[in-house]
Amino acid sequence: MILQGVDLLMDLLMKSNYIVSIIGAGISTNAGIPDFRGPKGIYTRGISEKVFDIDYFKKDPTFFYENTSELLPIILEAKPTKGHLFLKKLEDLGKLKMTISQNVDGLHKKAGIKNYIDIHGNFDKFICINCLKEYDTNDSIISLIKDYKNNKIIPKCELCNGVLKPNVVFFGEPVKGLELALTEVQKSDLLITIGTSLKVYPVAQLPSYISDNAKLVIINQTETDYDHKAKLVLHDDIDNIVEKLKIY
Ligand code: CNA
Repeated sequence: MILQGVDLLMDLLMKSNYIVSIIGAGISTNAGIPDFRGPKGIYTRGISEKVFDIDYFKKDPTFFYENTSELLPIILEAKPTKGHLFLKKLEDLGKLKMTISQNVDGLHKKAGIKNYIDIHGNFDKFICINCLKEYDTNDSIISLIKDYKNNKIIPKCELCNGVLKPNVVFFGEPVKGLELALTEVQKSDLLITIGTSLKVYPVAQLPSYISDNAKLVIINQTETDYDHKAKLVLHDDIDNIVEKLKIY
């Protein structure tokens, strides 16, 4: 019998012992956080890519806070989706060895996933761009961000009055943990990408490093440039798939 769709996915999950996942913004859209390039994405709605550009942030940090003051509280208060819980279950079963996250929302951590790389950083901290003092994200930072539209005050460093930047990787900054991510991809016997357009480098290159015996599964609502290389491609909502698998 030739297996297809979720039946093939289940078969691949069962037969694999070193699964690595690469997750993107699409795994978190059901938590109310828009992605970049999906149909309701941040860029699709016309917000400029300059918002997350480090050179632009240094020139005009108000542009970042102006454009993200509504989004940041949503990210900070969101809850994990069925997609995240599915990965947690796979990790608990000893099958999922590493999650490589491009997301900055920390929902995989909130879901209880232990082995992950936040390759684009996260909102756990804010860092002064002048003296590099680090601040854990606390209520006063969050309320400044929430009130930005009214008060036009951005978070500043208590030591030097420098601008605070979230500890997320902006375009133009080096990513975190890439070497480990590459090693894990090379060790995997099954690489699953979930909710990522695979358009942002260097993560977009990682699927091309799987070993000859390993298999690639792509779960994404829209097409990716890697679809032709995958053993299985599911163009569907991750939560629909997880519900059919009944693993979450
Ligand atoms: P992207 O380029 O916006 O791609 C997301 C992909 O997910 C799209 O191709 C969608 O079709 C697909 N998608 C959307 N919803 C679902 C769903 N429910 N099920 C399955 N597929 C879905 O985002 P990438 O992650 O590929 O790009 C990397 C960027 C996005 C990183 O720099 C992130 O920091 C950045 N980002 C992160 C978040 C977050 O942390 N939640 C939100 C928005 C952007």
